[in-house]
Amino acid sequence: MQKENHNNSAVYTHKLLTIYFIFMVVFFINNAQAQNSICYVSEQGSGDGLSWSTTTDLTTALSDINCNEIWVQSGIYYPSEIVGDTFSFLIDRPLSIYGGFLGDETTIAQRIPGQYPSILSGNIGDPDEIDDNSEHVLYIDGSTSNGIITSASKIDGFTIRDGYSTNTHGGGIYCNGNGAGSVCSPKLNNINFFNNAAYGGGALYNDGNNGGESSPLVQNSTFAYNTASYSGGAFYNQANTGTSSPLFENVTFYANHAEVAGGVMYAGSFNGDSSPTFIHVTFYGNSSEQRGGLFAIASTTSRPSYFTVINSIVWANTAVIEHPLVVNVSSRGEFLNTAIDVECPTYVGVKYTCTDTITADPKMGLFKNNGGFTLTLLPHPVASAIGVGIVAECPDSDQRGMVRPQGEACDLGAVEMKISDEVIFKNGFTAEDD
Ligand SMILES: [Ca+2]
Ligand SMILES: [Ca+2]
Repeated sequence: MQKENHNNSAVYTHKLLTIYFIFMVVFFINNAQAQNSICYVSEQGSGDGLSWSTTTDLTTALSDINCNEIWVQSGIYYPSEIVGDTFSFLIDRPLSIYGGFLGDETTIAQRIPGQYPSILSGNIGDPDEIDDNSEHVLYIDGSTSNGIITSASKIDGFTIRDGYSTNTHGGGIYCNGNGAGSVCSPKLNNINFFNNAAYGGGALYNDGNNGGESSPLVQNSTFAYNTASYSGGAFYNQANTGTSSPLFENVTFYANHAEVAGGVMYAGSFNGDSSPTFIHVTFYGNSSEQRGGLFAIASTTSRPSYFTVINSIVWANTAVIEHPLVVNVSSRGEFLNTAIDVECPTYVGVKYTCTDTITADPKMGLFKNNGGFTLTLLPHPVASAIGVGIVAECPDSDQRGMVRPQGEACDLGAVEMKISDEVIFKNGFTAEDD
């Protein structure tokens, strides 16, 4: 009996060990799958994508469910897959994608900002023609069963350019959060949106219609030379019975143009909510052929849109017919502690709030590479934008990655000037505008 018990015990122990072993194997496999699997992409990539020496192509990586983080080497990438009616890059599941790599980095932080641009270009077909370009360079779909797109999904370190359409929205990015339960609210960081065109929202369309949500978090990015043949030269929020309330922080809007209304933004929120927020944003040289050099807003009296602009620069924006800043139906809005070169907007039956407005010229420099991933305009180092930001609203760094504040308080707009520049100029040097 003793012997048999011992044998039974041994068998039992063996079984336990076997179960334990199987459990551990399954545990490690699951654990490995739960980790970020990085996929590496280059222009000519045709490998397995598991290293910089075996890169794959961008369309393959985006469609491979094992790629939940994608690193993209410097280069120009053209969409080659049909999505809907046009060629686009498609993101239809939660993932993060980073550009700006030379191609030997082992961490995202090793990227050298601005040195190795990764460009997503809509200029397919004849390079001298825009009519045949992609209608949306990037299509982000937060309406599928693959999962909603939240700010955990990051698009970081790209130039998105040359999307073109005269009859659809979102030439650069179409962000689809249409329908109840859908969410398209990624984090867009270190992006240059250049020269995109659409009917509405030249660079970006935030589709939060039909009870859905599209409220991207846009940081450290620039929108320049984007146009709308209708409205919203840079971007267009649509929130009919849904939500489209993006947040822009450390962002530059330069020389965007709408042929009808809203050189920068159109926000439509009939029976929904579109209440965008702008913190440390530079709006410079945007225009509308008709109304609202910056914003065109359409909402209802019972549910007005409400925009907020804080610690920002609003300068040299124009509209041909009506107010150089805002045209609206039933919206509300606030400009707080912001440099503005025109009268606070008023409209029939509507009062905007302009609090602690700075009316002296910030004397902006030229639009160019001033460091960082994106192009910017520097404020004059001894003019009105310097050192007057509300500290509580100040991000940790500026659009270029410069630590904020330099000096006692932040500078208005997207860029913080180096304290050394401020000190030098305060000591009597003549500052140059560029
Ligand atoms: Ca073309
Ligand atoms: Ca400062």
